[in-house]
Amino acid sequence: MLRATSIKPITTLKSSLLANRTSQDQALQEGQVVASYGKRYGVELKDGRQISCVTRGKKNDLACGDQVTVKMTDTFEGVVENLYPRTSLLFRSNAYKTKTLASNVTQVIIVLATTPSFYEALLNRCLIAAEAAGIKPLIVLNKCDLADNSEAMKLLKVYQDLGYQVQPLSAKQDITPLKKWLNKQTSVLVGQSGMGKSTIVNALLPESAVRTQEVSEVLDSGKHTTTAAHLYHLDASSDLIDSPGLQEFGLNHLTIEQLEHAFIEFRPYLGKCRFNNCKHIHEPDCAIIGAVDNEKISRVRLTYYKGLTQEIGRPDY
Ligand SMILES: Nc1nc2c(ncn2[C@@H]2O[C@H](COP(=O)(O)OP(=O)(O)OP(=O)(O)O)[C@@H](O)[C@H]2O)c(=O)[nH]1
Ligand SMILES: [Mg+2]
Ligand SMILES: [Zn+2]
Repeated sequence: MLRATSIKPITTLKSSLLANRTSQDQALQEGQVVASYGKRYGVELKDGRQISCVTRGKKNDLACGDQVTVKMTDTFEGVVENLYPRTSLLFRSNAYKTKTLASNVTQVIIVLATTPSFYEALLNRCLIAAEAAGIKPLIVLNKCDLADNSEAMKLLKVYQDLGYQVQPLSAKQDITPLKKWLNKQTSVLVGQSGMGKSTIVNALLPESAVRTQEVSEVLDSGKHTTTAAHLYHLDASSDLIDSPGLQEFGLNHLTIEQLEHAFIEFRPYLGKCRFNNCKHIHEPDCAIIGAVDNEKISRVRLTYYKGLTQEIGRPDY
C-alpha cells in the first residue's frame, strides 16, 4: 500500500516549516502538484507560477493535488523535497504496482456516457475505491443529448437506491446541472476513455482549451486522449482534476475487510453472519447472502463483491 512517507512527510506546518526554519528551509517554496506526467510534475507555487519538478531518487509516487515544498533549481524548475500529509488519496493497484490518481480530493466524479456504453464493473470498482478512500462519489451520466438515456438510468437505479447521486448531463449542451456539485469541492473526474471528462473541463473553463477526442479544425489537432492528470481551479474554493481514461481499476490494495465495508449496503449486516470470518461467498447463515435472498441487497452487487474477493485474495508475487 502506498504511503506518504516515501518522501519525507511534514507532520505539522508549524513545527516543520514555520517555527524551525533553517536557512535551507527558507529556500523552499510551497506549492501544489497540478499535473502528473509520470516522472515529472507540474507544481503551482503560491505566487501562481507553474514550474516543472522532479523528485529525488526514484521516488515518483506523488499525485495530482499533493501539497509539497520545492527547492528551486532554475526559474521554472525545481525538486520536490517534502510532501504534506494527504487528507485523501485515490489510487488503484494490481498485484505488481500501485498508481495514484489524485490526492486531497473531496469528491470522485465517475463519468459515464450513454454512448459508447459504459462498463458497470468499472463503475463498481470506482465506487469501491472511492468508498475505501473515504471520498464521496458522484455518478454523472454524460452525452444525454446523443441517445435515449432511459436504459442507462434503469441500470443506475440500483446505485441510486444505495444513496449515490446520479446526475444526467450533456457537457456539450449545458454544463449548468453539474455546477452545484462542484461548489467548494476538490473533485476528480474518473472513468473510461471517451466519456467526456475533458469536455466537462472545457465546458466549465473554456479558456483552458483542454484537448479532447474531438477533431478540432480550429486547433488543427487530431483526436486527443488525456495522458496526464491535471488540476484546474474553478474558483477560489473549488478545484477539478481531469484524469486519463481508465481501462481497468485494480483494487489489490484492499483487504477483504475494507472491501466488504466499501459495499455500503453490506455495512448493517456485517458481524451478523454465523461465522466471524464469513467471506459471504457460500457460507451457511450468512447475513449478506440472506439479505440478497430477501431482496434487501442487489444480487448484481453481491456478484461484483464475489469477483473482487477472488481478485484481491491472490498473493502478490
Ligand atoms: N454529443 C456529445 N458528445 C460529447 C459530450 N461530451 C463529450 N463528447 C464527445 O465525446 C468525445 C470524447 O470526449 P473527451 O472529453 O475527450 O473524453 P475523455 O473522457 O476526456 O476521454 P479520455 O481523455 O480518453 O479519457 C469527444 O468527441 C467529445 O466531443 C456530450 O455531452 N455530448
Ligand atoms: Mg480526457
Ligand atoms: Zn457472511
